[in-house]
Amino acid sequence: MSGNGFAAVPAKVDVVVVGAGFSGLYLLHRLRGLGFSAVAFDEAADVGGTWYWNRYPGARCDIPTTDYAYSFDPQLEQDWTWSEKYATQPEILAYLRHVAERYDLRRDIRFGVRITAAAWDETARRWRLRTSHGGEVSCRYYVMACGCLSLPKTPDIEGAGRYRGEVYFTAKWPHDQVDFSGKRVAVVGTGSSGIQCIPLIAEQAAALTVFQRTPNFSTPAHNGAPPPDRLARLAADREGYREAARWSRGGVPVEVTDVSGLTAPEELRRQRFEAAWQAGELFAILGVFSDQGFNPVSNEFVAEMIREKIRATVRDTGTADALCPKDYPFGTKRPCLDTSYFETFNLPHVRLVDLRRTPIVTLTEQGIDTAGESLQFDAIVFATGFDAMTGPLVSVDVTGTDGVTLAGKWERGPASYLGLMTTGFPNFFMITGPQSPSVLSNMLVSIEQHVDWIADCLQRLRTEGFERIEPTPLAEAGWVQHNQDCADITLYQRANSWYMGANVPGKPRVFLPYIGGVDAYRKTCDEVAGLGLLGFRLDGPAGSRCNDGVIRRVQPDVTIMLDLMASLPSIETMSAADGRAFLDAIDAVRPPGPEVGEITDGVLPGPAGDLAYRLYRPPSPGPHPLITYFHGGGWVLGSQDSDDPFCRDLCVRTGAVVVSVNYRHAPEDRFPAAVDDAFAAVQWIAANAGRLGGTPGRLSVAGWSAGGNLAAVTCQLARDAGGPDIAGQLLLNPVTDCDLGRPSYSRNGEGFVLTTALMRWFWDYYADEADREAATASPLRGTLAGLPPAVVVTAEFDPLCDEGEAYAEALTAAGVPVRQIRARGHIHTSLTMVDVIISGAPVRAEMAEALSHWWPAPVRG
Ligand code: N01
Repeated sequence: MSGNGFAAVPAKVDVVVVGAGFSGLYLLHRLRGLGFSAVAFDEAADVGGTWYWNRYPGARCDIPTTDYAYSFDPQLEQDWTWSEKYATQPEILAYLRHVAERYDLRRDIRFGVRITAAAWDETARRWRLRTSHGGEVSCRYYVMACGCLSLPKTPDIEGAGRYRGEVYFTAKWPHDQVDFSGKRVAVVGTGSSGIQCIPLIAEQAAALTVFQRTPNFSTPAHNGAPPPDRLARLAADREGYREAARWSRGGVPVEVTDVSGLTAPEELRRQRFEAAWQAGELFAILGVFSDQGFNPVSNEFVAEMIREKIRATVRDTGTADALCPKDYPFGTKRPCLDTSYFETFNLPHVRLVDLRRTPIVTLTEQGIDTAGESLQFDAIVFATGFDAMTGPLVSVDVTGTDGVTLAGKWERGPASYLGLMTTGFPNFFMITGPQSPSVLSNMLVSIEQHVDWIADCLQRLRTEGFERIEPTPLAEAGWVQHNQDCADITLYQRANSWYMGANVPGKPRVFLPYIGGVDAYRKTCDEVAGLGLLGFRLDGPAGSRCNDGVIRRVQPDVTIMLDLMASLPSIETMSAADGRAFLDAIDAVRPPGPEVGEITDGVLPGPAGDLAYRLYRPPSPGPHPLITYFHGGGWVLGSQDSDDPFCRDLCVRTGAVVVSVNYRHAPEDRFPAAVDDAFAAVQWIAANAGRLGGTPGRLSVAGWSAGGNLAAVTCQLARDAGGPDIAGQLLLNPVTDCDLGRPSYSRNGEGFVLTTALMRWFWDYYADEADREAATASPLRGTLAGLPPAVVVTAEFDPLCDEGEAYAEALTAAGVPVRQIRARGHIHTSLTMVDVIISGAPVRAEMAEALSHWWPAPVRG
């Protein structure tokens, strides 16, 4: 089949491609179309990549064939008909052979050849590659299209190699028919491969024993004919369907829900789950609720409903229980689609060995010894997985600039720019590399996007006179950080999965794929290209060029929120009354925040009438430290309960009684009404601390935004008035000055919720021009010596960032102890959006930890 002997390897080409699977084939096709000379190498004897090697019984795709196919050529799509919703390995391999023939690709592929080493030659600006046949090839660009799951894990089981019976690996299945009839067979591993092959091996074997270390969530594939609804959509508008896939989260067009598992009624929850169960598609079961990927409670609903199904299917209760995953959230290990997997355990000759109870001790000559028994087998099948994503890349000896190897650089985890390239390795590209959506997506969509981006990039370099491209350290560090930020807001890091490298002993624990979504990723890559290849350094006969920078700096959940809010009207275009009504409507649908011990409403005497307050008490017996809190809202909007979720969170995290006090608002009551109310409230709360459940003498003040302004002002007034004693001040994104000309106003004054225009609207309602420079309006202009210690929180993308920083600096200069917390990637509203902006939680934790230094010892402990 290969027909291409080693002798035919050219000494010099534009591009070398490693791999002749889905990626390598399409890349060859694209490169040829652009007039680049290219050669691909593959260890296999034919095309197919993963589908060449994984020939085990039951091997199928688990993305519907309507979507698991190339989309680059409409004619190819029309000429190929899939026989099933999920095609078998032979059918997918036949498709890839068909593609290779149709585009005459084999002539540029060398089969049975492995690239063993690759070294960058800086002088020639070329890669020098060595092959397993001892030959050398020089290329300008070197592309690893070697797949994410192509390096099988070496068996990490004691006594491996001692066993004398038949041994099979799902990832390197023999080409000849394997017959298990009449045999005692063991399968080790219950990931996707194990779950696919176990029911079919059970059909043949005389006895089947399944060794399970971690139970897996699996749902029925409901295989059959290709889904008629998807076929109809394709027939009606093929390009529209493909475009929808390209701009979907996972690479398959699916309904995106806004139903939260947290708030949906039980009946709706079940309804949605059942619909997803019946659909038999991965992205359906992964998308039952909008929040199941990051909210543990929502996730647990899905997990438990799957467990219910397992218990209803498997008759033996002990076996059913062992098959139920319990110690990781659903979806955080790759979920599986199956055909009769759980039903197989009802067969009399099939048995599950739960390795959590009785671990494997060793392989023996005849079989497997566990902690509980000695078992004998005629054949053992290892479905034990892969050294995923990074394994295939670092298994080749790749040496970049300054003699650094890829394996060395990635010793503590991969670092890449867009999952496409890595600093120190010029002209070296990866298809579906780590830190790209890859394994979390429909691979076909991700492969085509990567191939197209790389092909377009190479063409552009040629056109613009460059021959060397390398990501900058700044751009790469930014992308690594963004990947981590994306992973941090999900539940994925809670599982010992191959996504985390946790399946390979000694491999660093790093979340490997990009989890921001296919759509967000495509947008990012397009933007990078549109910004003159932002973050790449280009060199060549045309000279050098580098537009350095970081492509994604805003926290990922903040970006999602900003996108959702983009269509909402701006408050500064409304009247104060309409602005208040608008905020009330938003507040009505927000998550409530955590439970506290008790919430009570009350009033306290203010200078012009009663002021309403809401008190949040921790569940533990008091007395507790006391915080007087002033809400945000530009002195115009809000009330004692408008920051309710944040106050609950503050109470829970600090263990303090939080008293959120309302104050008079502009334009009805302009400056200094709010200041007078705030100071009166602090005086009253200090005088009544014991009655409120507070520890006398441990009163702090806190506030967000305009409330931060009032907290800061109150501290100055208390100092000047000789009391009350204030233990500390928490200023969250405070307004400290009336000057709207600071650079953060120009950097962040548009597009991040709080705009320069809105700040102007607030100030105009609040205070006359002549009053604004008073220390009671602009505390930065006051005397700062002798103020209580402060925690000052600023957000990177807040117009108020600079004045917050300036206040922290001025306090420090005046000898006030200051703990400054800079919320990276956050905006003005990030930290108060509890359970919406998940990435705000660690900042609030840091804030609470900083506050605890003001408390008496018992709370701190
Ligand atoms: O590998 P896996 P896979 N002793 O790593 C167990 C894709 N894929 O080949 O979970 C005992 O998922 C291991 O246990 P644990 C898909 O993306 C797709 O099945 O580490 N057991 C686990 O149960 C998939 O996720 C399809 O505790 C040991 C199993 O072996 C990925 O490939 C089909 C062990 C390995 O599961 C990998 O799937 C197949 C040991 N020493 C694969 N070491 C489609 O349907 C490992 N295990 C398209």
